[in-house]
Amino acid sequence: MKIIQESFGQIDNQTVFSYTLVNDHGLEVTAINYGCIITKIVAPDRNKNFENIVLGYDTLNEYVKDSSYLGAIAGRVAGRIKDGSFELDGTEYLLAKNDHGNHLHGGIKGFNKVFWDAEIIEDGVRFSYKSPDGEEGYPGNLIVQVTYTLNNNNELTIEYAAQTDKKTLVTVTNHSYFNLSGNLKRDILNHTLKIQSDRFLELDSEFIPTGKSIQVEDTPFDFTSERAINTGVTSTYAQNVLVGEGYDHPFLLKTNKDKEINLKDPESGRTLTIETDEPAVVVYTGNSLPSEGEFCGITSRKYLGICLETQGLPDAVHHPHFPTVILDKGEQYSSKTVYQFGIEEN
Ligand code: G6D
Repeated sequence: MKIIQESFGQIDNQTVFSYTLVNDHGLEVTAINYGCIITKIVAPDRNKNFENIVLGYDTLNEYVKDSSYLGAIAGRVAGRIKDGSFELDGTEYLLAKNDHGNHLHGGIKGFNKVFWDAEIIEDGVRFSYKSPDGEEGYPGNLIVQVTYTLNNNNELTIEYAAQTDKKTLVTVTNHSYFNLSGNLKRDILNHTLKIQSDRFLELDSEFIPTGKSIQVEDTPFDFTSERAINTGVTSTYAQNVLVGEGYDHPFLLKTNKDKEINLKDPESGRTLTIETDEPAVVVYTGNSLPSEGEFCGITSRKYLGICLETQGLPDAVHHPHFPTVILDKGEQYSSKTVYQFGIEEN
């Protein structure tokens, strides 16, 4: 395993560093300590062409201006919180309202927009951040760690840990946009997806869970066997149309430990298998990607990448029947997701 640290630019005279992890097979993962952003993942196709398979920018300034959370850690709470407010033990907390009157992905200056301390460890890098009491409206001083490690089984493991000195909310995820075609040669509409999930959460017009879950059977959300992403984009099913033709939904994962999520690009042969201890994965097909701007020279457009955000359920604080995202003083928040990159021969 090689780990290469390089300067990636400066913000307010503070240097941002990139950390590139390279395993013995040439698989590369690069991340920076601004937002713990994964800027590049280089993986081979079935003809051994090593190409980038995530959306990213060439410069730090583009990440500072980014509003699509490219490659970043979303938090203190990933997903939306209705009306940007919640109550804990009789106290109401008002969060930044950065999404049509609701709170999204930790607010205006969420975890994606802060500097993290970085420490090179065996086979990876550990990022740490102290989120002060009241940051974006959240209670409690929260100490967060995000660890990226790579092994020779072509697995990128992301581990999250957090502790608080006062009851608060926390569920964080990585918001990488995958595109297995390689160097964004194609969009993701012909990628296939398989998810071990029988139910997904119904969203309202503000993309907030209504609290109801829907059986996937006989809908374009049935990924229990491989399905092309395009079927949800061309469908007239109300929940696909609602989110701008595609998917932007939490899928409830079964508790078993099968390889829960499988993404494939049949043309290149690249595969991505994801295992997680989280209760849900938000599948977002890049429906809101801007039509201006570039990702490493490729013009941005809808469906150029797919996010598979393993996390707690969005707006869980307002739905007591959802698994809780409340973290109390003395408790340990921990979560682990493993991304395995592979090739499917012809
Ligand atoms: C849009 O609704 C989507 C979110 O799910 C996504 O995370 C964000 O864009 C980047 O708001």
